Amino acid sequence: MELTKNKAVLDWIDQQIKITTPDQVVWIDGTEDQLEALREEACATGEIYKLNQEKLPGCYLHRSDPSDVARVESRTFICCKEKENAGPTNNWMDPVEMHAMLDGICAGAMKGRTMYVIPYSMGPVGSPFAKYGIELTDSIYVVLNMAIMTRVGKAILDQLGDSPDFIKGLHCKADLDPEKRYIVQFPEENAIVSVNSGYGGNVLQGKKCFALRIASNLGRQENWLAEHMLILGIQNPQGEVRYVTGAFPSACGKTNLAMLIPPEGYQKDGWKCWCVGDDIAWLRVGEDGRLWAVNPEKGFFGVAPGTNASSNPNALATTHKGTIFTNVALNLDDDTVWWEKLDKNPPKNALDWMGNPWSPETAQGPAAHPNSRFTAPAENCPCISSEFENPAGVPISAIIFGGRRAKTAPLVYQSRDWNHGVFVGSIMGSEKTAAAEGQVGETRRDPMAMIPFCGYHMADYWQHWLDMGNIIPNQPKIFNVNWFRTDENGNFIWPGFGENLRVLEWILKRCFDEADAKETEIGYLPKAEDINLTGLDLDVETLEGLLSVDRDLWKAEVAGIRDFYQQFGDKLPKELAKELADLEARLNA
Ligand code: GTP
Ligand code: SPV
Ligand code: MN
Repeated sequence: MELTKNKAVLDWIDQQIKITTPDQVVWIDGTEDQLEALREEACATGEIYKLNQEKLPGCYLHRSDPSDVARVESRTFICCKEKENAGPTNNWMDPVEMHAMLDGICAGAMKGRTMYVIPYSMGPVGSPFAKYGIELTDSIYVVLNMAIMTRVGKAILDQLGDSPDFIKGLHCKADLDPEKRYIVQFPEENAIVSVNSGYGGNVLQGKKCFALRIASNLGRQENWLAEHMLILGIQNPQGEVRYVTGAFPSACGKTNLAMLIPPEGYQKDGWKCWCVGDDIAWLRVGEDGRLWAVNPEKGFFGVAPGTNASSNPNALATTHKGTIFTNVALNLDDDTVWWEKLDKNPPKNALDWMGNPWSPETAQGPAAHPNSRFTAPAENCPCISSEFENPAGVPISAIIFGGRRAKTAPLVYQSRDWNHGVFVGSIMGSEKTAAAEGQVGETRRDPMAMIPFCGYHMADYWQHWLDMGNIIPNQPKIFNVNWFRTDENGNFIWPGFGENLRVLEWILKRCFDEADAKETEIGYLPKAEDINLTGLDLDVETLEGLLSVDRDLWKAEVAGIRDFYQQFGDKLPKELAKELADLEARLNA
């Protein structure tokens, strides 16, 4: 039964039905009864597997096709009319040509299948931040994941009314042919098409396709920012909660920082941390002149491997009910799940992420895929912020950029001002992870952690950041962190995780003029004595090493940045060119 009379919605769905020819169309109304019936159906077909309901109530396991386990950046396109507007860091094809090709691939793709119509909201329904979308999909797995990750159902159509202002999304699994896999954004049409994939960020369109690639375009037009950022509230012993956002590339620690548990000494003193979001932030200037953030999502699509009771107990607790696990291992003895570093007791009798028999003795590879994930409701999270549903969002004191750098970047530094902060974000580099296809470990530039997600020309995006500085009277301060410096044996020097609060404390003190700093070539660094090491087995000399700026490494860095900037030609904002020249001059002084 159609759940709306909205003509724009119905006409568009009719068109998609003509192309994909599903056997039937089912509208997702958001009721638990309907979702439960879909879970049962997906269990019956083997699309998902019901886990031990005593130990993991409401939890399921899904295995994706082994060729379909991560985002595919090489097959992700921004299709605007002018190639120039997509910029050198995005794949581009003419929208008319792309539509013709996709219509061919999607022709009859839902024959013998059901089309599910998912109305969804990014942001609390009715909030001034909220934006609505409809995803048409032939995957129950996608329906169930979207129902965790976003607000779905009839309420969204009611809120939309007769308006044509929604993001149109089509997803066809087709036959999962990697050669015909396409993840396509049409920013000028507010439309998304994903075909031949069933995995994560490729097909849960609310997340990267809408909330970042399409929304970054909307933000540019409407003077706001759509960013690949966690949002964290930090409560000090005085009871004040101050909020930060953090942009780290995929699999570089956003979920972990977003659910941080203070070190024991900090807890005793009364520190608490509250999670508002772990992956995406939409940021607007508030009436008070501060920058305010909402998390447009409703759940977490988190990296499983490495999540454990000491690294991220909050994330682990979040996954104990109502969660869908993708590509983790199945413990056959008790129908629970396992992944690398969950604990020191790998299951003796298990199936690996591909469904093959696995045991620690005979293992040829990991039990869980390195990019295996959990999809878990935010409301499960023990440290979820009381402001999570606040339609106005939370005020941001600091913006933190960061990446995986074995050497160059110090533990933390502060930018000199907004424009320098934009520069610091623009030069972010990180060693590649398993979250996208490609060689793990190689360093790549990933400005603002947005290289795979910025839906227009990256240089225009930097200009937008610079312009935003002019309309934020009370700007957040901008910082860079690096938890990943290694010693000569390749071991991480900084303990990370909960201990990162020690760095956040300094960052927040800087925002409220409560801590000193020393000025260096690259920006303001803490004095070693201003980072609290109490209760930590790390000496001041080691900390000083983590806070050192190696001029030769930074000179090489400047050369790398210049290379990277080259491709943007005349479009590179002159402010950034000047920041680079100034940095070089300071290094050579
Ligand atoms: P996406 O969901 O892909 O955007 O990733 P994310 O940025 O949320 O990354 P996540 O928090 O899931 O962390 C990914 C990996 O980094 C995990 O293996 C973590 O164990 C590891 N990690 C996170 N924080 C730290 C840290 O402070 N220090 C170290 N050494 N590793 C960390
Ligand atoms: C990321 O890769 O940044 C993720 C996972 O958060 S995905 O949803 O697949 O994009
Ligand atoms: Mn992410």
